Amino acid sequence: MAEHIVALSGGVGGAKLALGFAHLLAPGQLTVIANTGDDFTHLGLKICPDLDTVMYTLADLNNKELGWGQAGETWQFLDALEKLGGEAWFRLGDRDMATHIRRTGLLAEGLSLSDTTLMMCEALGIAHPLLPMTDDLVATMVRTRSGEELAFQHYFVRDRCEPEVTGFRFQGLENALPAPGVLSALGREDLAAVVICPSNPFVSVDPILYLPGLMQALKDAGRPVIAVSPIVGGMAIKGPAAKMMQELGMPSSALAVATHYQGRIDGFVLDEADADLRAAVEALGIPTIVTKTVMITLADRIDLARSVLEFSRQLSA
Ligand code: FO1
Repeated sequence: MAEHIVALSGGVGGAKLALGFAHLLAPGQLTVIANTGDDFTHLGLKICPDLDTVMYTLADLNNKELGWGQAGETWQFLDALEKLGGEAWFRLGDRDMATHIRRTGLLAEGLSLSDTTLMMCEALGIAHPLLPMTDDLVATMVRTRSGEELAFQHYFVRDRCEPEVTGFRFQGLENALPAPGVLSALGREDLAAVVICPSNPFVSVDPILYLPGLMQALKDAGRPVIAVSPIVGGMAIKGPAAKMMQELGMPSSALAVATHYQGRIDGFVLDEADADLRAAVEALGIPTIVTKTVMITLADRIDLARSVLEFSRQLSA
């Protein structure tokens, strides 16, 4: 029987590995579930950064320099808005705007976030299902040293991740339901593994794993859950994960990521640069492989997807 992979993803790093799987697996063998805790309403538009990064990546429309938005963006709208005294700190490109306007319009007509995502993915020719983790409103809030709690995009983009982080709160998560298709993907007979992509463990992956019913569904599935470290050589490939770890009082290391996931994963993937951490991660009771996880080229993405798939077979054997 063909094997099915469920990939849990945040933005850039997750999207890269999801693309590797999309090239490796036939349609029907992959479901990608994206974090929606970063979502917010801005200028009256519903913005879903992680969902869009994965969607653009799978459609080969992504902006490879910025890591968000579309390739070949122009900024006419934003420049004009700024001239009018509007908020321009969150840089919405002209092409990207079409997505937010389309989504916001469809939501206003009563469609769910899953439905709007499905419609846009179909329109862009994406063969594999991409699901938001939930259709309900979940907002990641960042607790900071000053005592102020910041909405995620205000922390991340407006304040450039500068405030010292003391913790996170996922507003609305306790009452959120997994989106249609999420639990059924995890319950598939042909499920081979669930892959936690190399995304930020605290703000991209935890909101997905903490969704009511999700951990139970992973346990019931009885298939290996494999996490790929987003920290390589003590540094995050992209984003503030390493800075957050230090501020939260833990070392910024792949070992600390494995420790964070301990009890929730069955396998861990370390980069070659962190080969010396393998014994320590395995001492946590987590079988580990060492491979090249830094994805520069498409071949890197596919190779990593293949290594993770082979690892899942070893774990299931
Ligand atoms: N990230 C930035 O650092 N600056 C931006 O101006 C920015 C705009 C933006 C617009 C649309 C979108 O979908 C994403 C955007 N991002 C921007 C990225 C995004 O805020 C973060 O990368 C994710 O939320 C973290 O995964």
